[in-house]
Amino acid sequence: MKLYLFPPSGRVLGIVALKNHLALDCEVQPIDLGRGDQLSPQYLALNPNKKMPTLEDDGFVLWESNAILFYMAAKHPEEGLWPSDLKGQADVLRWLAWESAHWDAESCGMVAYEKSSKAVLGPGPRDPAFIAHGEQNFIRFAAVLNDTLRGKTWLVSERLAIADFSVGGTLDYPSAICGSKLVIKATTSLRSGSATLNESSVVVP
Ligand SMILES: N[C@@H](CCC(=O)N[C@@H](CS)C(=O)NCC(=O)O)C(=O)O
Repeated sequence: MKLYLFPPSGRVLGIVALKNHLALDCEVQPIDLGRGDQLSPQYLALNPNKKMPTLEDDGFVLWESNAILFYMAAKHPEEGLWPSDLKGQADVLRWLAWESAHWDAESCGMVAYEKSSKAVLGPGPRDPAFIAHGEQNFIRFAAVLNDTLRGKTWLVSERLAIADFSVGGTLDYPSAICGSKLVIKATTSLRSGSATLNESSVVVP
């Protein structure tokens, strides 16, 4: 198995944490977005979106970080990170979709793109209106995360699942990107190889 990653990205944190948690034998190929590695013909043949992450496994190529989390977890059903029951699966899928559609695209990732990715990728100056919109969305969606995690350790039921790696991986975004203006506090231990989401709280100015 091989992963193509740009390590500074929050998306990468969840994937690397899962790789470590499952002790996967996996080669990591850095994709330097600032240098334009994502635009090389070899990489475009794998991921025509010109984005990372990408996974390659025995000729099978997969992009989209949440699909990659699913693939790695489902290859190791004994770890139980992808539930076996219908309702558990639907609940995990709910959080993967939420992370992708709202947490990433509409709030954290949107602000991160304006405040930091643009400087790396170079498509022009920050758009303050976009940042303001992303911060408004952040308040809305972080409240959902808060309410879900109140008194709980994991997002789904009472056990670790790939939903925790997906959402937990991007929890560093708000404090890093939004600075003192919007701060989310959550107990995460992703770097040590396992995810813990606990007592999340959002501080809004
Ligand atoms: N929905 C995709 C988003 C991937 C994405 O936006 N990756 C960014 C870095 S965090 C990227 O590669 N950007 C390069 C570019 O847009 O040129 C996923 O979850 O994998």
